[in-house]
Amino acid sequence: MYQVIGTARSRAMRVFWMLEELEQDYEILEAGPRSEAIQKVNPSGKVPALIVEGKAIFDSVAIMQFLADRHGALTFPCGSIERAEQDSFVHFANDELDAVLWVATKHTFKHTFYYPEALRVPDIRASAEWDFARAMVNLEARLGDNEFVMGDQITVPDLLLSHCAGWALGAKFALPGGKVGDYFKRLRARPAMKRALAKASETAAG
Ligand SMILES: N[C@@H](CCC(=O)N[C@@H](CS)C(=O)NCC(=O)O)C(=O)O
Repeated sequence: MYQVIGTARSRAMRVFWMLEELEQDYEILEAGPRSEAIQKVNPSGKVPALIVEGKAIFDSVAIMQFLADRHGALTFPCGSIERAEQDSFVHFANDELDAVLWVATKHTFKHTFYYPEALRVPDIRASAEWDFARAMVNLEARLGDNEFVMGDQITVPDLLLSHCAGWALGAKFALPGGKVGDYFKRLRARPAMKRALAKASETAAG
């Protein structure tokens, strides 16, 4: 059985969701960023980590793609043109959404692992919102009338993009309506997403 270190309020949620989509058994080891449990396996102290066959794999997207490849679902095969297009959406999500939200979060919210007061520049928020809005326009152009970014097949970047959309909402970034707004709603309403949330909150409640 897979074990995942992390919490629903972190990027571990993407991994829980992926495991639910793949209908795999997994255990959540509820531990936050920089906790003792994560530091034992990941020197950076960042969650999530996947424990599999005695190894710890870090980085949510590496984990999601590993699981998709291993179980032959939510991905196109390595070396195909479609896989290159799929990976391009993954990089788009990481560069244009995750990175922007992460920097804005660390500058504008208070947490032990965000920037200390002296380094915080809350004014960067406006440029982050501008970048995010531009990414939404690009996503609309690339998504077109498709159900998922890769057409009619759900793949890793769909989970990643819509996880970032939930994060954006929580961080009070404006989300678009229209086709992109509907796309996010469709993804976030998936039964696997709901099961992942339910399992994470049951684990957190002990
Ligand atoms: N690229 C990594 C980023 C992981 C990451 O930054 N996780 C946050 C929580 S969502 C964390 O643990 N931060 C602790 C820190 O920055 O020290 C991934 O996708 O897993």
